[in-house]
Formats: sequence, structure tokens, C-alpha cells
Amino acid sequence: MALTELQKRKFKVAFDSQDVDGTGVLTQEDFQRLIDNLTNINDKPNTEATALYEEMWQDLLSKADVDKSGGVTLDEWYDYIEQLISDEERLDKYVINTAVTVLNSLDSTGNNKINLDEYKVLAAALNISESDAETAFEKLDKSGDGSLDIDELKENIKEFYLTEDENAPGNWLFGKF
Ligand SMILES: [Ca+2]
Ligand SMILES: [Ca+2]
Ligand SMILES: [Ca+2]
Repeated sequence: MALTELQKRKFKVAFDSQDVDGTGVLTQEDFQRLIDNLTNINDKPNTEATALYEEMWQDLLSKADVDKSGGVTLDEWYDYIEQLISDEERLDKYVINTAVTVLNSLDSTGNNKINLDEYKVLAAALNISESDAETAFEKLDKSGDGSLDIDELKENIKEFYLTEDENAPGNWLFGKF
């Protein structure tokens, strides 16, 4: 199953937001910077979230870096996601891990939900503009109660990877696409 044009567009946005230094390759340095930005909220390092993000990076590298160059190119990224989304069990596990990790690192108030201010920390780390972050948050908050709970996170993450509907809210996970 080949990726659709919409999927390629979205997955490139996800790739570019994680390629912090803009080299066109995802490396340990990009992830270290992302992890630092996402786990040092209120100047308190979150060691649990750090460990989870490091595990995600190691998993990505071991599965996506086919030529063992130490980095993941856009083509390697596309192949990796294509495999990920064609394996329902693996995708479900990935979606849950991602949702838990994001919630764990961003929920500074400890209510198991992410509000707009907390989402903006993620958006800033991923180089999403403030106005795009506001638009994205409004769409991702499907219940419209001003926060994202674990179920909304899981739904949106899964939708981001799977949907072929241009208007699906989950498309906005990494901002404008
Ligand atoms: Ca890079
Ligand atoms: Ca590589
Ligand atoms: Ca909500």
C-alpha cells in the first residue's frame, strides 16, 4: 500500500518539525533538542518523560535507519510510517505510547489534560507558529471543553496517520499541513 498525496504531505510536515536543525535528516541532535524543550517545563526536568522520548528515538532509529547512517532521511521516514500504519497492532501500541508520553511531559498542572498553554509548549518545540497552534488546538479539542484528554490525543494521533479525509481534525497534529 503506497502512501497517498495527503499522507505524504502530512508526514513531511511531521518530519520537518522534528528536523530541528533543518538538515533534512533526523538525528540524535534533533531529538536531544526536542527532548530538552519538551521535558524541561517550568525549569524542572521530567526524567520519566525524557526516558520515554529517548526510547521512541531509539525505536525510530533501529527501525527506520535502514542504511545505518545514524540518521533518518525523508525517504526512510516514509518507509517507516508506511510499515507502521500497515500493522494495526504496532500502530495501536505506538499511538498509546505517544499519547502517554506527550501527556506525561506537557501536563504541568497534573490534571491529566493538556490545555492551550501546555499545547503551545509542544507547538514551540516543533516550530509550529502560535496562530497555527491555536487553530490546531481548536480542531484537536473535539469535545470543545478547552483541553485535550488522553482519548482525544489517541484519536487525533491515529487519525493523523490513517485518515485520507482532508477535513479530519487529526490532520492538524503537527500544525498546518
Ligand atoms: Ca536534522
Ligand atoms: Ca539513514
Ligand atoms: Ca477536549
